[in-house]
Amino acid sequence: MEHLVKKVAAIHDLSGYGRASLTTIIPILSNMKVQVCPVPTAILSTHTGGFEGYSFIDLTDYMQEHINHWKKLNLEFDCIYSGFLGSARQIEIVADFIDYFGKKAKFTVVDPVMGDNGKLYKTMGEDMVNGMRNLIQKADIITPNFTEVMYLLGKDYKEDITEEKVKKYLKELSQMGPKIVIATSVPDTNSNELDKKTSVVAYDRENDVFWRVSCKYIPASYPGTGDAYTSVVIGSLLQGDSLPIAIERGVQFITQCIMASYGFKYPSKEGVLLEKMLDVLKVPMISTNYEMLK
Ligand code: PXL
Repeated sequence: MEHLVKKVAAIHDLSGYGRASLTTIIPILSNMKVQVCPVPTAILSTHTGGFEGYSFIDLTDYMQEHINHWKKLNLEFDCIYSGFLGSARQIEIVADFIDYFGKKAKFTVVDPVMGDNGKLYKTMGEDMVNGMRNLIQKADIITPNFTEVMYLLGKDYKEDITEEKVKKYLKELSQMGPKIVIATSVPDTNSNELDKKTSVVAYDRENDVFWRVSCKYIPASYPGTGDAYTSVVIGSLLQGDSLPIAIERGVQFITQCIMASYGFKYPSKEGVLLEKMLDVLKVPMISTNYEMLK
């Protein structure tokens, strides 16, 4: 059945303060006219990226009840989207969710949140990396940052990387299962210290094509921007955009959010000034920037 409003089952935590996970995903997708149906994985007082002494309750045991009720209701979703997960058992629950609800969905997106800037987050260990390697096999689309690309492939992170290597790595990840691999924060080989760039590179296995969107590197990092990026890409694809347009819409939105915040020297732990930027999602994007890689 075609839904009047597209539905995304979003398997993420609820961090009460700081703009990450569900508090970022819900406003973005709602603004793109998509209904978000959360499966909460944990509740935290704040995200873990900068506030001391946050409280945390793990909802692994509860998640199964939540999902069982949805199974009884015969709910159907256009998209399944998972992100930050707290334990290897949660990964198994998500895998089961994808097996059950994924058949009727247009696509399943796994954002294998594990680390950034070459390092794993504090809560992630080898068991989580192994679990994520299994989980991505069930996804149609994955959105790792470059650090996560390297962890998923078991390779050492380094920033001086050739375009050939990036292409080879994305192909390798795609051969593990996902039809589309969208890698963010890929160091741009065509840039230099004075004009530093970063890029998103996507590989579409069915069409055997690579797309790249490069943008100016801004020396600031805000928690939640990965969730914001993947949400815009999902909203865009559900609206019927092509893959290169979707990845460029994500880049433009995140760049605008970061520019809005950086100009005020806004503290990074607060997350980006998302609310100021939400209207941008309502206007048609003028695409100027994507390229196909030869
Ligand atoms: O945005 C990723 C994310 C999700 N969930 C929690 C986090 C973060 C990033 O800091 O702390 C709890």
